[in-house]
Amino acid sequence: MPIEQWVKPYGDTMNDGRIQVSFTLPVPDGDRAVEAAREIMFSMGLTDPVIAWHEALAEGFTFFVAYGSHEKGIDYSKIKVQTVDVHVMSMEETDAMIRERFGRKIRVIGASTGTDAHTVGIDAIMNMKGYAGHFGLERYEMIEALNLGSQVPNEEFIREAIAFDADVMLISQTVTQKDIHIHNMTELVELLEAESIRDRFLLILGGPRVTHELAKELGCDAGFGPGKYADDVASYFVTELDKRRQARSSMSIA
Ligand code: B12
Repeated sequence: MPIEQWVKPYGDTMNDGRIQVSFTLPVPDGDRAVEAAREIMFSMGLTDPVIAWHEALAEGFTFFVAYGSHEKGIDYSKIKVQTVDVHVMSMEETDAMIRERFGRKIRVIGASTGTDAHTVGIDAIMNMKGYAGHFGLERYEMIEALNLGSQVPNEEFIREAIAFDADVMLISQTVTQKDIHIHNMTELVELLEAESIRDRFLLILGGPRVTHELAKELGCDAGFGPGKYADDVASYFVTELDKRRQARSSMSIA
């Protein structure tokens, strides 16, 4: 079906604009709270609001599930995104490519850095068992994966990456409060640059609020967010490392 230029959310019928939202207000549950929730919906530009569910969360707090219509929609032709443009391979294909093109294992080190204590994202990518039916990097025969866990200071991460002789550094950032992920990533890149070793590693950032565009802005080679797995990131870094390997060998021939 061709995609129309002007798109509205789809709920029950085409172009009805129906949207479901959920939120909490710091007010006690009751009729006044429901009316306040309807006002919030109007103030978001949603029409015909229906408060489908409301429940006291704790004293003085109410949780709402609501429906409303987004009448205006958006111009889909104006949507532009930067994405990691790579053919995603299976684990077996990636292993075969590494064997054939590199003849050695690719070394990948990963951590949730700074004060960030969230490990589930980096584990999803690296751990043997993987996540959502996608095996993690530890499962790949041709990848040597070292997961340092969480709350790893940038200096320590760099020391470990050098000691491991890593090809790829994977950074997971979940907490974005006060732009901590931006400060953290900026510090890592500055430390690498100060030691003139930024080009020694492929730097890949991931997390629930990470986009490829943001990662590039922060000085990384690529960024991955929700819905991405070990296959996506492994396909990217093997393809990219191979491109760089080929560029180096053609330069040395010339
Ligand atoms: C579990 C959890 C915790 C656990 C973490 C346990 C652990 N061992 O990880 C605990 C209880 C410790 C915790 C603590 C905190 N948390 Co918490 N936590 C969560 C929760 C519920 C789930 C996160 C999760 O595991 N997601 C599942 C994984 C698989 O998803 P993911 O991380 O997005 O990973 C995927 C992709 O993003 C990507 N990816 C991720 N990393 C990487 C890296 C690379 C290299 C690549 C390629 C891909 C990649 O691949 C993964 C698979 O697709 C979220 C809320 C939510 N429902 O998301 C809040 C949440 C992340 N936490 C939050 C907060 C605020 C905190 C605390 C600050 C709370 C507090 N005031 O103490 C502390 C932080 C402590 C600290 N120093 O970091 C906020 C963050 C808000 C923000 N924007 O900053 C959230 C969103 C909750 C909320 N709505 O407020 N938390």
